[in-house]
Amino acid sequence: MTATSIKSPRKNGSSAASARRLKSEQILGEVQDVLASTQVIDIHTHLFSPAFGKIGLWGIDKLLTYHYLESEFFRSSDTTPEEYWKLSKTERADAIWQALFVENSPISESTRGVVAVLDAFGLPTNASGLQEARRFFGAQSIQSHIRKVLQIAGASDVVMTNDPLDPEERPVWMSGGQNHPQFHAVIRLDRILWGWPQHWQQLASEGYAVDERASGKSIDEVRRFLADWHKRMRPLYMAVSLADTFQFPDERCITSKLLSDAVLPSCRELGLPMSLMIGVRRQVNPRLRLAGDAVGKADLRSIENLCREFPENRFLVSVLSRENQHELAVYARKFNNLMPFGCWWFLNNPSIVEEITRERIELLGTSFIPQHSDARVLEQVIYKWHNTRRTLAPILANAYQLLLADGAEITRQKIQRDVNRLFRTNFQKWTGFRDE
Ligand code: RAT
Ligand code: ZN
Repeated sequence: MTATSIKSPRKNGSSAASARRLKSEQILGEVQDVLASTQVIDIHTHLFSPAFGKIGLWGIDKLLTYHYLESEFFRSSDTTPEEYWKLSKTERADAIWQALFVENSPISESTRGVVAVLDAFGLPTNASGLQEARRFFGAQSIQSHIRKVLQIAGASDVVMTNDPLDPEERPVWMSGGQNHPQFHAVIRLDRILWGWPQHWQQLASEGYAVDERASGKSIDEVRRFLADWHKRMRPLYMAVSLADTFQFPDERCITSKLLSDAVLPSCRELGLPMSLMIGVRRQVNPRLRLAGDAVGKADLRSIENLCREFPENRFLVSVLSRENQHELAVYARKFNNLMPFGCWWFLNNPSIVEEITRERIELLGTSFIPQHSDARVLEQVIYKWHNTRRTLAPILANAYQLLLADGAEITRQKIQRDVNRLFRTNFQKWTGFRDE
């Protein structure tokens, strides 16, 4: 298959046919068609627009050295992490290709993803080496490649993760930022919210009167910092990833204080939701670097307390542990300022996505955001969104079939309305983000 022959999501059609009552056996096909033709807003990625230059990752070597694949590599190779980190990027990609794609069948979710990307561009999926793929990606120009990739993925917009304290991103924001129409910013606050002891001095050196204990004027000054970065980035929301041990409220903890006294008031003032991604156990194996994080079950009373104490704030929440998913959906029934989103990281496997999505539909109807890609390398959006559509289709179809059996009328129009909500308007309503 070549790039141009790929079936990418089409524009929606509307006709009398969409109002026609569907029979049970027509439902799956209609659902598949609606999912394929509806452009998604990818609400959380680690992608960057071309303005950010080299920190925007794309191409075969970056795809193969994705940290999800690196952790799989060490299970199928005798190379130690220390030996691996000494290799160049190209050598690492070659080693991963050899171990996971040549010597073994790439049947895990992340390895299958690379196969799907190669196939999407008509590149060999079972070659012994990467020469042809490297030639192909090397010949692309980034602007048109982005357009092509997003079109194949059926994604109209991607939301970035932008850390105002990141030395690589900063210069771009300080010299005018970015204005790519399909890329949108998010203020990521990990360094401030849980990395305060290591990072408060950076704020201080930029002229914000903060101190190590976040006392005195610090809270007002963090708010001034956020307002300044809001002007620079025009973000759609603020975000943080939190450990499984996160508690709220927690008198002894600076994270809790900064969140309630600085970040949430700023979110209210600026009209932004706050995204909380909870459940990471950082660096359980530091030898693996970025691949060394794991998962832990969190105490979701923190969410209950936040949603109840701050009814004027809107929260986007994703939890990493499978064991927390049901509770999260139940809390969303209790608090309409809570929007569950995504099947994140170790959850982004068809079996788990299926379970979580069914649970959410049964408890929340269409009032949730089923998925985000979390892509770190541009072309990953192709397989991640393809897989999401493929997993969602039978789940949604099954929900309509049950509804039909219970006596309702199912039409394409209704399916389209629901998919719009799941793929776009739940997020748009939460963030105020409008189609151009
Ligand atoms: O999924 C990932 O790539 C993780 O490494 C994390 O970056 C996570 O998505 C996050 O946003 O913290
Ligand atoms: Zn992420």
